[in-house]
Amino acid sequence: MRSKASRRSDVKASDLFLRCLEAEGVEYMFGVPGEENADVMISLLDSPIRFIICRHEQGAAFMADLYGRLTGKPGVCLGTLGPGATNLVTGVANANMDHSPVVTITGQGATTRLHKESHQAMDVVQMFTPITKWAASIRDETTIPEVVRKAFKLAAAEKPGAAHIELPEDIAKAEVESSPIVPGMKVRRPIADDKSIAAAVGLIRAAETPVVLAGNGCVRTRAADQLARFVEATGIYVAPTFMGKGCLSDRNPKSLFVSGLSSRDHVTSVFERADLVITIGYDMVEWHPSRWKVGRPKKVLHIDFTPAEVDGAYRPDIEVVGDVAAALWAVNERLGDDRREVVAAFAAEREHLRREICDDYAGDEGFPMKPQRILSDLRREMGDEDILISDVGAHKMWIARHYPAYAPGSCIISNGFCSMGMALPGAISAKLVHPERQIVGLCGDGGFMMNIQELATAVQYKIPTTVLVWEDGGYGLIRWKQQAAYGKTSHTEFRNPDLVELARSFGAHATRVEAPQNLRPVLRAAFAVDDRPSVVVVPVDYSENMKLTNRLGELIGE
Ligand SMILES: Cc1ncc(C[n+]2csc(CCOP(=O)(O)OP(=O)(O)O)c2C)c(N)n1
Ligand SMILES: [Mg+2]
Repeated sequence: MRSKASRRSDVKASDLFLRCLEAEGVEYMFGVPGEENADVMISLLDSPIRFIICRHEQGAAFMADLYGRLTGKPGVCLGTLGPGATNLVTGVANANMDHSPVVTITGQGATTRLHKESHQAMDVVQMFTPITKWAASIRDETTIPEVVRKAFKLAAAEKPGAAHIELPEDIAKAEVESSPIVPGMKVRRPIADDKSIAAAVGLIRAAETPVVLAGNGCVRTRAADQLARFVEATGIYVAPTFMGKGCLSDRNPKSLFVSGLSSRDHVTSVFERADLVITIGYDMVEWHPSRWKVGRPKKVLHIDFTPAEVDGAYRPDIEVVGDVAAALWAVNERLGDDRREVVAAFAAEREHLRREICDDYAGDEGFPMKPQRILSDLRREMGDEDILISDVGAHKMWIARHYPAYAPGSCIISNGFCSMGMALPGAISAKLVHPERQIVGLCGDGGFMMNIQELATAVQYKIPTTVLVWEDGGYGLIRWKQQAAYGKTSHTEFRNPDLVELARSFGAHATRVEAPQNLRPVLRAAFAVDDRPSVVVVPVDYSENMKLTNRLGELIGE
């Protein structure tokens, strides 16, 4: 029993919960309120945390995902019990599989009714378990500081991901005497041991045609500086995955732009000739080793925060486990003056790609516009630090291949869970994080309609972000894959409403591109709008999709 004296200093549990979030440095919560989290919503009135009211919980989760990806601090999204929680699921799973730190919070019915059939009640923790690193229900108000600290700590720790906290309504209302656990000094990540570094350097020195396969981990942890040093010292070429784009500037003559297309590409020939593949911060989810362990027998050096996933096709000769930047630093130091300049083995592949990406389509006059020309024009209007967020579809493949990235985190592609619908909500929270940068969410007409409701959110909060919609009247990527595999397509076409009128009805600035030379001025006009979102709709010529498949087939074989 607590004494009367101590009870006088009690606070409401939902207030304590907010103090704990504040101690974690939370600036924004994205979400949709419900009855069962009403206490948290009321407590928010006395908190500096800014609540962004969303129009669908999935939009809120994607906003939290991009916030986490860009800052390295967990983004926070909130929904109610039952349907609010189920609506969060896709965005939370996306963040978790893409290693974006997110904490998702849901309400719940009172603990006195969770053992029986009860209005909107379902086991939300169990639902979130497979799509988070950790999911917990607060069943005692005194545990709030521990649960919140643990969720944030786990979400942010390598490899980052999602954590879930459930706060039942009776617990939220309780009185409690407790205070937040303020995060202590940043926990340094462990570093790889010396022996593994020495063995790694031995492998690198012995290789004739090594290549780096750089993944998400290289962008996430700002290992970019050490990677650039490594490349400078050794001359080894770098093939980033979709999510690794920008870890080495594509202006660097050792960048191979991108790897990971499901079709063969020039970069496939690089892997065929490589005798050592150095994977750095690489997640198998992006590009299975069976795709790149082709051609010449090769050794594999694994450098990552965690030991390698077990896979019959992925058997690293050496695993360097620990902080990636520190491991690269240690390798660089040990290479010392005894550096080796790797022959410019892959200069031809780089030059093929560079010409296709930067030169061949710059002045293409076709309309609807070719994907290559759209991206070439967009690239010219974007600064190095501006951020392009890709949705999922055929446009994503073109972005990966034809949008050079010059800085880590400047080209965001979801390539783990690969959910459609991220670009528009993602572009909203990216603009909150970096108001000084130009932000473009690029999506297909399918993905745009999946979360179009968040345009209302951007209008309400006057967020001047830009959405570039490629209109082809269909699920382009599915059509492309069906055509390539079956020679015909099935159920991939749809009719759009007038997307410009639709966007305008939300209060957004909206324009349709009517001729190829208009795209750049239209983009400039969109970037100049400073009090609401802009939507640019551009008709796209996806006959280029199969042309690319066929061209690559002829060039380098199937
Ligand atoms: C939520 C979700 N549903 C379905 C898919 C499967 N899918 C992948 S790409 C795609 C088509 C995307 O169409 P659109 O947004 O118009 O882009 P386009 O391919 O035309 O560029 C579909 C249906 C997915 N990845 N995510
Ligand atoms: Mg489409």
